[in-house]
Amino acid sequence: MSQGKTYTLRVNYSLNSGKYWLSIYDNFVVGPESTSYKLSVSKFSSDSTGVDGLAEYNNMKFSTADKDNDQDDSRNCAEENQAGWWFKDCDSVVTLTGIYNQQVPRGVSLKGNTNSARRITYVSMMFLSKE
Ligand SMILES: [Ca+2]
Repeated sequence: MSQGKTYTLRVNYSLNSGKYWLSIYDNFVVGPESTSYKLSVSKFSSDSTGVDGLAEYNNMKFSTADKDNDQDDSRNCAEENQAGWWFKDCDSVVTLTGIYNQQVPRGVSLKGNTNSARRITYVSMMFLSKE
């Protein structure tokens, strides 16, 4: 994936029911290193069958354990979650890169229709170049 290029992102995921859901964003851009790989994710598609779980990470910088770019000044979300992600705060974490099969908010999770984070049992992220 190239920095600055615009992609369509298709997130295919399953909760626990064996049913699969698809969340589609027609705008997915990761900024250059100088912006700490700032995420631009928008244009949630009406073709989606899943939830708009990534909207809250729009404009967040990418964090890793040694690059704390989240918005919680007293904690390091990436270190706590042992994952790299566009973390915002550490308490309502939804990450598609967490540890598999852990309870939320420490594992791979997405917000469900009740707006609470739920553990997901399968996820794939597909990036389709728009250029
Ligand atoms: Ca922090």
